[in-house]
Amino acid sequence: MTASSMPLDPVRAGLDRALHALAALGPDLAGHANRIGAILWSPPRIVVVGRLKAGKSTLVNALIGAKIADTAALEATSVVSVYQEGAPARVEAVLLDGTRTPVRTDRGRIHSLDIAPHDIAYLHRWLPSAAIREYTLVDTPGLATLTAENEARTRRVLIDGYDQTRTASVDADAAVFLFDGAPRADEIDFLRQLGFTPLTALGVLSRADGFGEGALGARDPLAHAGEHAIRLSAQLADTVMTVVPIAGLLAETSHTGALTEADARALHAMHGIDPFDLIDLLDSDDDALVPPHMRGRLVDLLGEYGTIHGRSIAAQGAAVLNDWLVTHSGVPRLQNLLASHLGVFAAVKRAHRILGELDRLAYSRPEREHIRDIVDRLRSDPALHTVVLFGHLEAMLGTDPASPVTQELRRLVEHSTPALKLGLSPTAGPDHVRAAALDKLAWAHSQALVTLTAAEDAALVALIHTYGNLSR
Ligand SMILES: Nc1nc2c(ncn2[C@@H]2O[C@H](COP(=O)(O)OP(=O)(O)O)[C@@H](O)[C@H]2O)c(=O)[nH]1
Ligand SMILES: [Mg+2]
Repeated sequence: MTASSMPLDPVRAGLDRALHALAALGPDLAGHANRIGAILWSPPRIVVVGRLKAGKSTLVNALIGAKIADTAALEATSVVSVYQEGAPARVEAVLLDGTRTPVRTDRGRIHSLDIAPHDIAYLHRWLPSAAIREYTLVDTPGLATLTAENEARTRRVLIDGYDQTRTASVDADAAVFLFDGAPRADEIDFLRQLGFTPLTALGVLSRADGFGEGALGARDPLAHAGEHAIRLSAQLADTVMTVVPIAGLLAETSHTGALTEADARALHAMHGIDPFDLIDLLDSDDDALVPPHMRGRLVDLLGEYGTIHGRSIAAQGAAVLNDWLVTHSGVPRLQNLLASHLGVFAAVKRAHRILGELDRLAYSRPEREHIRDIVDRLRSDPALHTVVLFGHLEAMLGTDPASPVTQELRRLVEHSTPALKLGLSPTAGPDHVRAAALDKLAWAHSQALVTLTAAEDAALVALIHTYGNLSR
């Protein structure tokens, strides 16, 4: 299941019909319908956030399958970059006022930017890469970076830009949040400010190949990182859907086709050496076994862990070594989560944002009666039910995450079958489902008498509607 194939198509169709109805109300509103339609029909945007040097650009390269992030001119590494599928490969700078200007590239690389980074909201890059067909990736310069300026640039385009100049905002729909130890409180706050919830944020324990005591430690760093990720997953359950350990460098090398047979041969040539002696050798100018420049290349491609542990497998050649890198990077699991969970909820969030855009028009435009009609019809369309519930869930996660109403909403949004939506076993029969729905309905009615917030009030109305449907 991919973000655009399930279960969004009826949602998109419903939204598309609403936009056509909007466009029919006059030329001005046709312009708005076109603008909103562009959001609807472009892939959801997943932003990669985290501290400087957390491994963001390395992971973006691995996911795109090309070493393109961060290989550009130095200035380009300090601005937000949006990587979207499209041909031909090209780059535009989006300025703070929303205007766009082409950026010259040489075989995909930006040699120098004619524009000062502080005038750029973000760089919009198109690449003919099927790897980013289902979602657009956004690389950020990072938080709490060495320069406060980088942080300001990241915030500006992700948060501030949203209210001030909407055109200069990247409007991210989901986030991949990288940290290489435990995330700091300010980083978690930032994620919340961006409006991401555990449905739309995924944690990555990055640089897993160097975790704990590293490649020479008593414990295998990947296994150690795996255990730590499970603990972090539980601790951060209010922030991210889960935490996956990732060795982005291993994935970057194996996904971009950087590894050659000569690399595998050179790596294998060092297979008899004790790991501690090997690390000393890697740092020396000694011409033993493998020339120093080749050893340097291997460490750049594989890191210390990959160099130490890839040596025996390298005997079987570059292709087998490449597969070993892919598996040990942890990226296949991440890609799976992106396609099956994060991508799906990113698309739901995007659909909800479009409802918000229509609401705004219904407030601000003279045709408000007609627009209200269109939005009301859309909200009661069964195809958009999950999108509506998602909106209530986001509001509740913001005001009262511990409320039982929040838990109910989460289960309803996350699951696709009536039995699972009601917290029953997947094999529960129709009578069982109906009885459970009636119980929940009675519960929701009783809760509705004692609500604490407007968000809870509204959410309970939606819950009562949902359980009513499930009980029939
Ligand atoms: N060993 C190892 N090094 C990594 C990994 N990911 C990134 N790095 C290195 O860490 C440095 C910073 O990575 P980068 O992706 O530029 O970080 P960013 O600032 O978050 O974009 C680079 O030298 C990378 O080669 C990893 O998984 N393992
Ligand atoms: Mg970077």
